[in-house]
Amino acid sequence: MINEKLEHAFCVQINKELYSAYLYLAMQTYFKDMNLDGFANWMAVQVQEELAHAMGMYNYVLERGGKVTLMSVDKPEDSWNSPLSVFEKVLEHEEYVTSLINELTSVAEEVKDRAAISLLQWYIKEQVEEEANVSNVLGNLKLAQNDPRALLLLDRELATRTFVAPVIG
Ligand code: OFO
Repeated sequence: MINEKLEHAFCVQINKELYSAYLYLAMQTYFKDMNLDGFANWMAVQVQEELAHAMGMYNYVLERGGKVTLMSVDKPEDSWNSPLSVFEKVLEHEEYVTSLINELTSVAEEVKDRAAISLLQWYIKEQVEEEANVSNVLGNLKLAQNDPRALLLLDRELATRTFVAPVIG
């Protein structure tokens, strides 16, 4: 049976993952409006990943005999000045999520839930990957931002990203 404090911390994090999906959906819409379909595709994959992250935690709480309490998902911001400012926000957001996952892991350690600690190792590694992916796109965007041809080439590259359902845990 899952510890109550940890159950609550997982429910809060499920909400944060759903918020992340919602934020990236807003960004997908922003790029769609700009006719940057490759960037929009990159965000669409990101939405799927965040939903998978939420469900990984949801399934864990249920498997351990806990109860998932759903909370309101905040409205995300939905306007930015440029593709570069969108990706600066993504990196800032992912760094924030990394800090949340670390805090959640601290709760799991405090209540000595070894299975949860093991599950959260997957999320910790995933955050390293997420931050690296975003930094990569951000770096390319910094090079491309004042050159429409370079921006379109990057858009084409981002159109090739596909969602592969993660095996969590
Ligand atoms: Fe983008 O990260 Fe979830 O956990």
